[in-house]
Amino acid sequence: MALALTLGRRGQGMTWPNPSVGCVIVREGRVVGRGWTQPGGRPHAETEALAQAGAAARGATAYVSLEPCAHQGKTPPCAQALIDSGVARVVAAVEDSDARVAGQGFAMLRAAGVTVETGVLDQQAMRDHAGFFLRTEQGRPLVTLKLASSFDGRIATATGQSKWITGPQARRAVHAMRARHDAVMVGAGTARADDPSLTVRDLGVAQQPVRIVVSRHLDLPLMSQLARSAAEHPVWLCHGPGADSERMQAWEGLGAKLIPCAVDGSQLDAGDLLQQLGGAGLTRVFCEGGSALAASLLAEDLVDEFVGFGAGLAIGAEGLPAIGAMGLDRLEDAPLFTLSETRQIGADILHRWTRALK
Ligand code: AOF
Ligand code: ZN
Repeated sequence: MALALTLGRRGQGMTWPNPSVGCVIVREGRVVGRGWTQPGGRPHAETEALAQAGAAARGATAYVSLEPCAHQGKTPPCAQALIDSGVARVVAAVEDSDARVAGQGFAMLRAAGVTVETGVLDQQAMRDHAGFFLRTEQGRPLVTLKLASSFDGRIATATGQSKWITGPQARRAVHAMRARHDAVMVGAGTARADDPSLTVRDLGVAQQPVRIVVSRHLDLPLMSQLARSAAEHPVWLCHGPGADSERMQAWEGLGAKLIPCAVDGSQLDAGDLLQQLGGAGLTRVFCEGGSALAASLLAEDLVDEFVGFGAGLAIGAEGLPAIGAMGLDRLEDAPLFTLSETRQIGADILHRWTRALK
């Protein structure tokens, strides 16, 4: 199962709206088939592993990181494919949250006389599939917030200089993290100040993450890296009701997808923004700031994972804070996180925090 989970994580960032599942088929102590969900979400992991195993699947055990599907989609159900292959036993980490499956995959297997076990390494599987579970159960993707700051929590000087606070190794680690998410998201201020391309570079990914800019008024320069590459790799722009129609047309002409969202005060409503992204199929979103977007997500307790990169320099109070105003008065109202990892990366420190259940 540990191997199945590892294989499943290979597809993270590339299988949305589907989960990224791993499957290992073992016969008489030997691995005879391995598979994981392919880019775009199909074929499913079991199809890949069964094709490798061929006749060796007969009498074997299949380890799957998620309950095999029971529905007739564009491909026949995996539960049926497992039955047809003659496997004797299926061990699944967790039940599928998709209403079309939700226990029915197990029921199909059992009805056909296949032994079914579940709950093996389920905690890890819950974490790996958290984005898919959030999309199917709450309608929103998992949000990882990443911020790279000075040790006093600033992301730029007062004049806006921000390149580079962290070193090359930390920036490379960020590219690897982008690759494991369906989308990379920034606020309009960051898009204007940094002119980022938000692509994954030098890692040979099969599919680039969607690039999302959150801009209430859509006041984004049409001469920019994002605009230039919008036809090649997806760019989605989330905007509010009063956005300028000429700008909307211009961006659409460049190939961008426009996503209207509700507003809350002077900003887009963070909850509605994520519902729109979940509705569009995203399961894992990597937010790279800036301070206003980070604050609005945190204030609504919508950040599931926080990844901080801390650099060994001080910028001072005139600098731009990593997290903007959250309108918080009482400590009891602060979103809480549990430390899950600390690591030195080059000259910088990485700390990873997971949303705590209150
Ligand atoms: C599996 N193995 O590798 C994956 C599964 O649109 P479809 O037909 O591809 O079905 C998508 C659903 O299948 C998805 O919502 C989830 O319930 C399940 N994903 N199931 O047996 C896999 N990726
Ligand atoms: Zn399936």
